[in-house]
Amino acid sequence: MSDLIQLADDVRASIVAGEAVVALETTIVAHGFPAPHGVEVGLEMERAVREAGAIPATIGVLDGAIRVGLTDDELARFDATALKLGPRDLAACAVAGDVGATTVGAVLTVARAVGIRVMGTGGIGGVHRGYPSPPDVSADLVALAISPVLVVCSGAKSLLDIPATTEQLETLGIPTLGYRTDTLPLFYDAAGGPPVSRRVENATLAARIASSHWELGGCGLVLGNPPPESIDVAELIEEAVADAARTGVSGQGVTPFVLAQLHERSGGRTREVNRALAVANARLAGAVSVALAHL
Ligand code: PSU
Ligand code: MN
Repeated sequence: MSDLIQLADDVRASIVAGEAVVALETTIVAHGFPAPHGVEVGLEMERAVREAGAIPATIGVLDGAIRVGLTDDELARFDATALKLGPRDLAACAVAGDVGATTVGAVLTVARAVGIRVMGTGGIGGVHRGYPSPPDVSADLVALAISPVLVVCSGAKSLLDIPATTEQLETLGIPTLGYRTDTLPLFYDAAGGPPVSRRVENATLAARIASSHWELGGCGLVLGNPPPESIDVAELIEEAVADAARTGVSGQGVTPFVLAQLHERSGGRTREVNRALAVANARLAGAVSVALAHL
């Protein structure tokens, strides 16, 4: 491998030995929470992965390279000034030497390149509300369609058009597994989502399905993990999405804008639920990764 992708020693050793590794993103750190909460959440997600018996591989672009596995000081460099990177942006960011925070789609791109099979995040991106004006569909979906990685998440973020996102996942051949649930979680809310394609009762079953899916040439899978606590913020979401449109926030700016509005308008309640679900997803991703290593 060239110097473009640099693996931390523990991550490299784990991949080579076929042991458990979980990829984590840095957009949730830089843009998902107001400072200093993002870095705290990132560190907590790493701890949860370790507690589950896996090695965390947090991915971001620093100093001209795509880094897989960060020290605490390096993680702290992912603040609100970091670029938000989709799959298309990775190479240009590295070449320019900018600090770049990875979205789910960017992490999947790197995970595919280095052979990491499991990722943990809060919620995946999808079809934004109002499609086709504007026609905003997260690159996370295409990355899932071409990367053999299982993503543990609390479904798609509920600021999206969930029915349209669910249809897209089906069209792209992406299984939506439900962890001890029959419906895909709605990020802040465990209940009321669309049916999953298959319910699984434990991490081993999820790992066996993923492995079989890959044997068939299938690529990404979603494992929906209900948030540990639910809140109904449907009205706040409507308001925040409308505000984004009204104030001309578009494209990559929409998700961070809406999340920040929700954190503010809910008096920090969405921030707490988002933190809790992201950490729980990292922990479950660790368990699935361990199960995969022992199949
Ligand atoms: N999960 C969270 N908070 C976040 C994200 C996920 O709890 O901020 C990020 C991920 O990086 C995901 C991105 O890829 O939101 C989606 O952005 P967009 O809709 O612009 O593709
Ligand atoms: Mn978008």
